[in-house]
Amino acid sequence: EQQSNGNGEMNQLKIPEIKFTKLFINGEFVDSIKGRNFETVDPRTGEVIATVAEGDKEDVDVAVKAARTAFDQGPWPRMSGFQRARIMEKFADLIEQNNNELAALDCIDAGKLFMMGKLVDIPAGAASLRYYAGAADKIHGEVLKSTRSLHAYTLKEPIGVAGHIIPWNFPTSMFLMKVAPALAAGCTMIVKPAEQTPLSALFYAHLAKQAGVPDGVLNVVTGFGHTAGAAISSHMDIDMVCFTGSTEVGRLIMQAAATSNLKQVSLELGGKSPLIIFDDADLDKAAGLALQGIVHNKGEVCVSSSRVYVQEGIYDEFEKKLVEKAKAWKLGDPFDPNTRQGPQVDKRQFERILSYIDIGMKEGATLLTGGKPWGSKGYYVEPTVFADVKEDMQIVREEIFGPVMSLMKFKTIEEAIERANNSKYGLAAGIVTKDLNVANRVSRSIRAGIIWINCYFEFDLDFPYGGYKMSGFGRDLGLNALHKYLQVKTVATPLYDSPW
Ligand code: TXE
Repeated sequence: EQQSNGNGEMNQLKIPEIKFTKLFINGEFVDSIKGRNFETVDPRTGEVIATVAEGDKEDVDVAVKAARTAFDQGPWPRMSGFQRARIMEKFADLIEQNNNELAALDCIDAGKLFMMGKLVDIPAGAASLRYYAGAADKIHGEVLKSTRSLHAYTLKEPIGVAGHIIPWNFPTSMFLMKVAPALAAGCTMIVKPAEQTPLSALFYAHLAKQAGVPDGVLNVVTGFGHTAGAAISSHMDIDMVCFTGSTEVGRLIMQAAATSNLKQVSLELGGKSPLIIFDDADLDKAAGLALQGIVHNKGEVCVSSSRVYVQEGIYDEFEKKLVEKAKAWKLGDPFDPNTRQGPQVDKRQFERILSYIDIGMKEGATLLTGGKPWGSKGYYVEPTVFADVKEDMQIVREEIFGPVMSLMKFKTIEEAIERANNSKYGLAAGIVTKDLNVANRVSRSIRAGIIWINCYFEFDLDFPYGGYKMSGFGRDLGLNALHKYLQVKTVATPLYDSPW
């Protein structure tokens, strides 16, 4: 199966055996109640990798009962934060020990680069457990200053049963980004991974059990959005739903939360993020950054820099450099360490991207490079750059979620700010300039949740991450995410005969 490329580790690497394909409920792997299954496909070839249990509403009900019991009666929310932290640390150790296998699972399930998983996603996922473990024993309220003779304080309590609905573009990061802070807070939970990428989530469930996470605390129900996903967002006994995915589905989730039990909602949705490159930029570096911004993870990134604005003084030279770099970008098998870009996640996404490329041409944009599928099998799309793009074109307004960039020219800083903000989305933005005043002014003028100055995609555990406008609300990562899973309770009692 593997190509040989002279790399020792590569030659030994085998497609992992798929060990876990059932729902994980109350600490056990179980079939779905209806006994249905669905197939998950390898986007490198279009072939079926495994058949996975298809959970539906009744499976969600069982999982929620387990999570509710674990919350109401189990040890997890009651043990000390320090004890929870020790189990989370063990979970992180096990993830690190199984790094290769986990990276390989995400590689065949999502078409992600194996080396990226091994060096970045999996270690960062383990690190996020350690980060929140470090906070688990530091959750406390405050003593309040009352205007009357009252002694009052706040308690920070876990919110209860959390529902996590996650997408397919970062199966590991999304899973742990949601699960780690919820575990630290003392919540119990049910996770529904995307139907395209169920495999690593089930492996994580197994590792959590091995680490000592008590039964019922972490349940994984694999299945589809309109069935299992909808059952979570409309469930009467789930206290909060945290979702990452499309803006359309985010809207449905909020509606379902509103019409069921008014559960809390946190949404991390689509984006159409601008990257603004000023005349004083280092051309070569800026072109590299812009290309990375759209081809990283094959453009299946909610913060992709899909709108690139370049100041007119350097535009022509920038365009030339960018196209050169895009043409040299190496597509191929994501297991090969020399590959920079693997296949799109599935046939649907592949076709959706190609149809947007078609739309771009029909709208009259100029295709500078790419625009076609790559290779003879699998769902690969060439890095694609459109120029002569107008602000009202569909390719500039809508999230494509693939390696397709709209390249545009601007004159003044005011124009750049206005055009960057001219989007229903507000997830991220990038600025390339040597001028500190320009960087400061633009970063404060753009309505987006994360701004990168002279860099792009720089994430860290302590950096809160989430959107403005229709990119959603609520933050993942950082201590903000921990507090999302906590309720504030005020406790007051009269003070008698006290001088203060
Ligand atoms: O996302 P969905 P899709 C964007 C991106 C992409 C587009 C479509 O533009 O091209 O969305 O991708 C579950 N109730 N992003 O259709 O459907 C679903 O099973 C409850 C951006 O794959 O939003 C999966 O687990 N849940 C994004 C999850 O929602 C439902 C990442 C995400 O799938 C549901 C992914 C329902 N009615 C796509 N319908 C980002 N922000 O990173 C679906 N789901």
